[in-house]
Amino acid sequence: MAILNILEFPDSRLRTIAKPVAAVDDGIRQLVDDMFETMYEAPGIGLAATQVNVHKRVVVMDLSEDRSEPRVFINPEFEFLTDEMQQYQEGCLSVPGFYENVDRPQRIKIKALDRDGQPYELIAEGLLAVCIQHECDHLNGKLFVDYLSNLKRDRIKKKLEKLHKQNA
Ligand code: QAP
Ligand code: CO
Repeated sequence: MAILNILEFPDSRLRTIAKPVAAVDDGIRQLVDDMFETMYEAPGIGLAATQVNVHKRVVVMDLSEDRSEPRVFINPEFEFLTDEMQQYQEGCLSVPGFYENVDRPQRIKIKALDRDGQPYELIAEGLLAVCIQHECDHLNGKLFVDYLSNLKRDRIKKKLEKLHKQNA
């Protein structure tokens, strides 16, 4: 197991579109394990492979209080089940220290492969629906800050760039 480096906004590698996983093999399971270790250590509730500079369609998530409900989504696809939107204050391990409200569809159906490569389906609402949409956005090179005004996004970009310069 290994803790992986997390890319931070505005790193252009976060804009890469991830490729579908052709076969869920031991290499993918190693990636999944390393992503869990990285997410739990952060700590975070969701992590997409894009954020650790691996451009494959893999997401890990655990929304439980006691970190006992690991979820794996390989090649995830979803469809909206409603026009109703919900607002949630989102954060992101790639945008540390910033939280902003984002509107997203409230109810979705997800199809994905699990850790063994078995397909499954899930109907999600609430935080699970928010988190899956947020993580799938990463696989398409999209970040939650893209839903904010240019002014808000630019402010976050400048603050993070300043921090990155100080840490360099
Ligand atoms: C995505 O985000 C998410 O700023 C997962 O300093 C978040 O795990 C989806 C984190 C909220 C829906 C709602 C963020 C940790 C973790 C930070 C995360 C930070 C340290 C974010
Ligand atoms: Co994120």
